[in-house]
Amino acid sequence: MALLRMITAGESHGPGLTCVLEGLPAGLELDREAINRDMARRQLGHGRGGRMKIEQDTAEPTAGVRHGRTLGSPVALSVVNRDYANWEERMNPWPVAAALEEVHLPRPGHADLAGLKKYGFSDVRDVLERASARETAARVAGGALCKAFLRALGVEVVSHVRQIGAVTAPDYPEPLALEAFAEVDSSPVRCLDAGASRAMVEHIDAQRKANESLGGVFEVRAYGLVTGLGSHVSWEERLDGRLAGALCSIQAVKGVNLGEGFELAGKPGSQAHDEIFHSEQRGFYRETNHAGGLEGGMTNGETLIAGAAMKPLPTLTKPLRSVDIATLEPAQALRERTDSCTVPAAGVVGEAMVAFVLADAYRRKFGGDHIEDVRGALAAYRARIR
Ligand code: EPS
Repeated sequence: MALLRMITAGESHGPGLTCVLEGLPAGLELDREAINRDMARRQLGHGRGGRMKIEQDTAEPTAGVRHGRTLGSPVALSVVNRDYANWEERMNPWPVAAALEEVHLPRPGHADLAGLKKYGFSDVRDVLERASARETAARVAGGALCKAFLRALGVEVVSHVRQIGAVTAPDYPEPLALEAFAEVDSSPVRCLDAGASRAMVEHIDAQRKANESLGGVFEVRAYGLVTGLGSHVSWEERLDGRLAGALCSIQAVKGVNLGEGFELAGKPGSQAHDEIFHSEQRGFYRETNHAGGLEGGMTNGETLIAGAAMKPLPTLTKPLRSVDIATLEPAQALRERTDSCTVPAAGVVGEAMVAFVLADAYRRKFGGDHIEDVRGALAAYRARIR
């Protein structure tokens, strides 16, 4: 059984980030610009802070790729932290001569306090550097390769922002076509509705002035999926669980909605499910997609829809109450340079995580050492289930 594995390494202000992706087939053509476009998309969005003016992320392969094609061996991707130049003493992998001040002010809502206790550190920085969402740059690098693999199989993964803080975009007429996403990155908050985009930008500006941070909801969609990825036969193979786990692993994500998700809980059964139709021309088809393309832990051939709710970022410019871990006296939490809203960027990270889970599902189901093996197995399966 083929399995795709993605491992990331790296601290926010260390020398750089690495992503290792193991299990892609050989012969997959990669587009350097498409990979780096995703790296740049993750840096965008109204509400980003000063750090993004320093970084200009690119993902450079250092293993597993030759002349633009995968070799079937593990692919390693390297992302440089430009900001390391300003942190060379504080984040040097090796001992430094300078006496450095430790961070003793854990932020409520961050990994700081639990991480400090668990790993036996005295310096909060030993936790926060890895807990930082900077790590998602490495995921997006790996996700871009997963997307290249999916694209070779006719699948496109996109995302948009549905809500920022108290501002929610209107419901769109469904089904939303893939083409609707063509210009989503030209909105400063990656929202499909121009009016809601403006309101979201104003909301972020007002809340930032009030020293607040904002969360929100993004949604990922995958078009062109074959029926039968994942399986009902065991809990571990249910795609719903894999997708929810992958999305919930993104920093600050606290909830995942598959299809109409939480809304379905309040609907009677007759309005919650997607009735089945058949015609000579279309084969089996649905006229609704409440399920978001997932039934019984499997894809059902409809568009996959997965939403995720992000809590407001826990680094606040007007800090919350905390305790100094050295003196145990009441104190204000660490105040660091921060973003005020990263929901637009989180959508791009969501694409990467969904692409990873789907690419893994295709690898499990269709195997193959070369991309043409995968295409051949997929075509044979499509012919069988027609
Ligand atoms: C982050 C704090 C900020 C963000 C960072 C995540 O970084 P800094 O502490 O350097 O200002 O910019 O996100 C990124 C660097 C990134 O690439 O997304 C945090 O505390 O999680």
